[in-house]
Amino acid sequence: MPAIDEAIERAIANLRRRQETRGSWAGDYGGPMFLLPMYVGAAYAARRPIEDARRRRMIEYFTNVQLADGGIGLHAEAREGSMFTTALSYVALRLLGVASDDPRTARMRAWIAGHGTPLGAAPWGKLVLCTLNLYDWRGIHPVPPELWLLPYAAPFHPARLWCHCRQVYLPMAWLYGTRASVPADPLIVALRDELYAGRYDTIRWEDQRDVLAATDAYAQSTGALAAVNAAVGGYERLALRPLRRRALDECLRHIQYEDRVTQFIRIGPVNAVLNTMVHWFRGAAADVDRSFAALDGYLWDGHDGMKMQGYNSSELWDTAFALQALLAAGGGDDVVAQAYAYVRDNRIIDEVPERAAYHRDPSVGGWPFSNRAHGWPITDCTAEGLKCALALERLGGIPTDFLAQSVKLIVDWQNDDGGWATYERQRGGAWLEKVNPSHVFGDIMVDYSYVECTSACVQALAAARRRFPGVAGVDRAIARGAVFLRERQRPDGSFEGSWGVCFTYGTWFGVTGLVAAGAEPGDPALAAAVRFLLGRQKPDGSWGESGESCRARRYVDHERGQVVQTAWALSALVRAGAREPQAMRRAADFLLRRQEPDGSWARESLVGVFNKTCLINYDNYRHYFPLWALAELRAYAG
Ligand code: LAN
Repeated sequence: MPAIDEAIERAIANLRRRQETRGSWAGDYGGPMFLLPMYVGAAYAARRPIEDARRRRMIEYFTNVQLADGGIGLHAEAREGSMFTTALSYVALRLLGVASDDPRTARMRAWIAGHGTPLGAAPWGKLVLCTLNLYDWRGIHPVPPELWLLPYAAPFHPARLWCHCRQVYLPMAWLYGTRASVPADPLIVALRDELYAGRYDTIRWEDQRDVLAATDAYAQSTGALAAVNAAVGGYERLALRPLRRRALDECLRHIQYEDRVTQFIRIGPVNAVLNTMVHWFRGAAADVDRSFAALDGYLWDGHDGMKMQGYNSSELWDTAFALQALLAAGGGDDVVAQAYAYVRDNRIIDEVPERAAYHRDPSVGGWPFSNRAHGWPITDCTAEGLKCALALERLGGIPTDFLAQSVKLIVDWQNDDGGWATYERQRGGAWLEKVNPSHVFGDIMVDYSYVECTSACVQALAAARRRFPGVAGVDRAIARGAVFLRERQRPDGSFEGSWGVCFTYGTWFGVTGLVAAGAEPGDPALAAAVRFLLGRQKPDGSWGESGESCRARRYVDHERGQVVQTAWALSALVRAGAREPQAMRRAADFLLRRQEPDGSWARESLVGVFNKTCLINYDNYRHYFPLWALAELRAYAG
């Protein structure tokens, strides 16, 4: 098929052009709309004027994302505004210097007034507003720092929470416990009027704690959450000063530890901003400086303006996939060697200090999502890194010991249910989800087992088994992983994804994991997955699934075929050994038609997601997933 050969060559040339000298691919990792306003708020609080060029690009970003009705959605492609992000974006625009009578702020203000004012913002939004003195601390449910003084045996010890969740609530507890707020300067006073239509001084704050705009109510209130809130509310009235002091010190110790072991990058964007605020409010100037230097790494000047990204980058993840796509295509040896160097140089070789005291699992043998400086290892990033390391062992530089350590890390991370979670074994009970206080996000309380992470770990262990036969525990881990995947398959043959949109992404992983564990073409699970996919193929040969699927937890069609999802589906058909030459050919033709003359594919809808509600941009997916699928089809069809 000369057309496919040519498309593959051009796609490789495109990757070569875009590769950084360090071997990775950089790309826009924006999407969530609550991040940039938090950054702008922290810069304002800490009196760090944002330089003019940046300021203008940030304003442009909000302008580009604003919806026709004036609102700002939870993520850049949401069709409806949320109070959480609209209220924070309004504040950000004003702090960036946009006047209150500018048409953009005026429309936003009308939206805010029409949807119940920030009194209905999701709790994280209220908390950020509290630090800016635009909401009263009495108006939110307490975030008691004392939880950090509990023994780990307590079933609701914060260290049992998903690491992202606990690292967000940690600085929140400190800020709450100290009731940290900036002074009410004239701009803040003006903003109070603008946001609350002149009622600020008459608001009965205690009555606002449970007020929640319909736009922000994804995870509904439960009786259990009400009980927890009543308990912490009661506790707050008696909280003993010496105990509070000790608890705040304990929180600060954990905050400083996280700063130190991540070189101030922090695990994610939210604690990156909130830890910065903590240092500002406690008057630690040197830590504030280091914080802002690290925050620069989260900013990205993209096609639609300057934004704050969901992580300090997605470079390891992208590089591992691009590398595997190139290997499947059998070309671009120079590009492969460079990419391998990035994977090699960003494996985690140092253990974090005093890890038991800070509830950290081992890190050595792992790979991160972005880079070594960030340093938190992730199950599936480790799996993809290990697959690359094994495939290119001949290029050298990664000691055999490290590979063995990596295998052990993956085996040790397996959950009791046979699956793998994201960063750690699941530590807390799933019941904790009933007291998810965030409302805008789903499944944030504990680190559950996921189809994607499980598939990736099974794939890596299967590859490692060929290299190191007979390692204890590997066979059993793979078998248990396969059982988990089979249990997760839905009656319609699909697998639900959690970190990409959605059933298309999940099914690609589900199929791949089962095949790695030894499922043969014709296996009923594979046949069901193939039937599911064929049933969703569009007349033009493509697949297109809407981000709404993640929220609704059922397949929602996208009005237009999507290149990346078509690539996942095509690759899944090939890996499942489907005998569907026509469907595959039509999928390939779609990918060829959509390829640009320079070998790239154009930007389409966001296909990344987290916590059910928030889409996020994996901008490089369009450059390597179609290449990978075409290369696999070529090898399969012969
Ligand atoms: C990420 C980014 C990487 C991603 C993969 C490795 C791709 C995935 O397979 C497992 C989950 C993981 C690690 C992941 C989890 C959620 C994150 C950390 C993010 C999507 C990046 C941003 C997001 C984080 C939670 C955003 C801040 C919001 C909160 C609700 C805390």
